[in-house]
Amino acid sequence: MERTLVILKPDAVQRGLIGQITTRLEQRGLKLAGMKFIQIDHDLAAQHYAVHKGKPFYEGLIKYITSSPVVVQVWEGKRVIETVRRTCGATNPIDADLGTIRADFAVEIGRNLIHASDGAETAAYEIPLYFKEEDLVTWSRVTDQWIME
Ligand code: IDP
Ligand code: MG
Repeated sequence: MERTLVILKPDAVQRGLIGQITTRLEQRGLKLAGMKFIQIDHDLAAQHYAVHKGKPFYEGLIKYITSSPVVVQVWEGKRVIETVRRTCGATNPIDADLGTIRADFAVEIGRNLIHASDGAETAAYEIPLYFKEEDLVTWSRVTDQWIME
């Protein structure tokens, strides 16, 4: 089983898209393991985006992610990291395939609505920034057998 971190970024919250974006992940059949509504401070943003420090968009990115509350989620399942990334679409919404969250709801790379861990190592780094192990719930869902073999 894999876990991945998702952030519904400030634009998603301000635009009232928490429900619609979460629905995309739920209707795919993915299973939620944790969720909270928080304001990311500068320190947490710097930890989360440490890999991008020094890039031209870094300062703007930190300002964006700290500008308003966000919803942080953990989703759990087989190959969930790749499944969520593909459901989000390419980083730049212009390049994202139609039917993905970024293509269907966004137009600019700097306002692309959603973050998702890009690999197992990244997920292992990102999830503990937001959730303690005991905050995450592993549960059995009545529909599991109709979603997964
Ligand atoms: P990802 O979110 O698809 O993993 P990354 O390359 O990790 O994309 O970049 C992190 C975030 O930084 C993006 O989601 C986007 O919000 C922002 N970003 C990336 N490149 C640019 C850019 O060229 N201009 C503005 N913002 C950018
Ligand atoms: Mg990334």
